[in-house]
Amino acid sequence: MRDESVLQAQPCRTVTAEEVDHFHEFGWVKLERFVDPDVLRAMLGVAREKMGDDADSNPLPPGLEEAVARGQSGLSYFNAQRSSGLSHPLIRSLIHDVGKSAKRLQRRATPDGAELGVRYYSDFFVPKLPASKKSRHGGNGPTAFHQDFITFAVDRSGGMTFWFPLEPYGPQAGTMSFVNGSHRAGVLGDYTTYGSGDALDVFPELRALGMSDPMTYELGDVTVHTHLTIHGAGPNMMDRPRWAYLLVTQPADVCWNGSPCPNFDSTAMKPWEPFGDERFPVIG
Ligand SMILES: O=C(O)CCC(=O)C(=O)O
Repeated sequence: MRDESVLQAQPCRTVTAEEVDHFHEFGWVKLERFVDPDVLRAMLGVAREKMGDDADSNPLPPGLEEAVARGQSGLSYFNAQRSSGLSHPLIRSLIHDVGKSAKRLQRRATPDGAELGVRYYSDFFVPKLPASKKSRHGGNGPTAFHQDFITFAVDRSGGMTFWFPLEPYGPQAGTMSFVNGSHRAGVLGDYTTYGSGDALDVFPELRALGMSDPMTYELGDVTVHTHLTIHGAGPNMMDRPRWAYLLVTQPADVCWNGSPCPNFDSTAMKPWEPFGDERFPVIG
């Protein structure tokens, strides 16, 4: 593996015009050979250091610790661990390089006709743990079909998630499928409101839209989906973690909508206030 200082120079390429068109037509896009594989190998090392080789050895977050003591478990989708990428030199350079592509994908203009910038919102390691094993954090089930938008407590759409597998994976690992064109269906609620079903049960008209196959990724491939796009994944049927990293961006002019959100500390913020540059820098 090459030295990290070399990798920082250009961790990923920029999206093409065809990829931008696909993203707007379907609400998601697969970017093949987008990231330098050595960057992903280095990030897998960082993730393993934080979470252990089993991806389940990181400390339990406070609320979850109490829930586990009561016999409950965490979210089934994955074991989410903040990656604090902005404070890691290699991941920070990747975040800023991704910002250039996010700006093209976002395709929004400022009032004076320039391209609107993109703001960092959050980044996490999101290993899906093997379905066949017990886990401390939960995170070893399927990802129910859902939409991200309302969960992020922002006042406008335009946000997107870059999803980076840290190893080559196919459907057996529990990779995502996307409901084509569902980003045009409006705001479809929070994932916690669907009872024992999912977005496809509560909004059955979504079933008339086509769905992508579960993704297959070579090392370096990523997917991007809008926060209005319905997506979900099967369980991880491998006997080891499905390691992934996700980076969430928002339009530069986004404001907090005032609702509680586990993704950021809003104690010093006012509803409808823009997200501050210090914690949420403009990256593209
Ligand atoms: O990693 C997964 O299985 C789901 C990811 C997801 O829901 C998202 O990136 O919005």
